[in-house]
Amino acid sequence: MITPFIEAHKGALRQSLLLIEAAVKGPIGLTYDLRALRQSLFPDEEDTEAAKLREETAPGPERGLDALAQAAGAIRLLRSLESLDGGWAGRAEKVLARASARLGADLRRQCASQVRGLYVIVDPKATNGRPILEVAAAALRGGARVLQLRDKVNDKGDQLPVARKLAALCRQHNALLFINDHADLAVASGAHGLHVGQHDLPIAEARRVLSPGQLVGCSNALVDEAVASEGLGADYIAVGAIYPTASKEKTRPAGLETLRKVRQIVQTPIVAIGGINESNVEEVIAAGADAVAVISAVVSASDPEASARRLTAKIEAALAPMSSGRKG
Ligand code: TZP
Ligand code: MG
Repeated sequence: MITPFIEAHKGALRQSLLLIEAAVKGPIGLTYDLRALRQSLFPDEEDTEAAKLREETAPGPERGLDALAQAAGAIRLLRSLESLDGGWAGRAEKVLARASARLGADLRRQCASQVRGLYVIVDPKATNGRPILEVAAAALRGGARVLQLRDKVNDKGDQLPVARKLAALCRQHNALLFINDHADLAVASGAHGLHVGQHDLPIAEARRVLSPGQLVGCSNALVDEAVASEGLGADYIAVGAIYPTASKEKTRPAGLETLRKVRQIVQTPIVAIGGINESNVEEVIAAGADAVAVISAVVSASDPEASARRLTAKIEAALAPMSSGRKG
């Protein structure tokens, strides 16, 4: 029997499938399979509806991924009510997994192009006792485009509420949030991505934990490491320590020359890190960084907002003349 309840969920599934079709920009085989999937469930449908939706609302990858989650939920529910053919559901799972990979890659590319400018690492050990959220908000007001939560002291359960608040704060400022080390925290907090070092979870393993649209940034001290990280699919390449730093124990020196060499080889956005401040930031950008990551220069400053603002102004001015020659 078809109840209004089932009808409503079928209607919602149809809407989600249309949205996914509108958000997926290719390849043509996937576009075709998505349309065939929908039409096999709703046979007498207008063929032009997804195209119209694409034109009118232009759903981006984030909206497409939301629609994918909704479609998966509706499929699960309808299957449990025995109101969806098992063969269709099996086909849907495969086609929607391809759509998810495609939309995830689109979203990551879109976010990676925003890894540019001032990147502030909020580390509770460096705030001089001030609350992380207060310092983070100041950094964002001062122009930080990316934040990273790097907490080596608190348990994950205590980090989670902070990470969630940081994610919301970053979204309000149209900035990105990365979580250091913990893929599970990145997922649970809805951060934009994860940052890993050479001895953390490998990029491929991290991706198995993360949502398809979440980015992975990776630390490197050597040119070969940076090239390997790009090959493994890192969404940005961090290079450092550029200068000596007191904020991290056991750093390996990378220096400006390594940064210049990495710039010549990799196409992925580059984040320079280690001992960077207002006195040296311009030469770091000149050596090829797209973004500059700092801890002490902002997080330990007496006025984090003012420090972030001055650094941002210097970075933007130094980036402006070179933006034409660089890929985003
Ligand atoms: N990784 C390499 S250097 C560094 C990290 C986390 C510390 C950067 O801190 P600061 O205070 O900006 O030198
Ligand atoms: Mg680490």
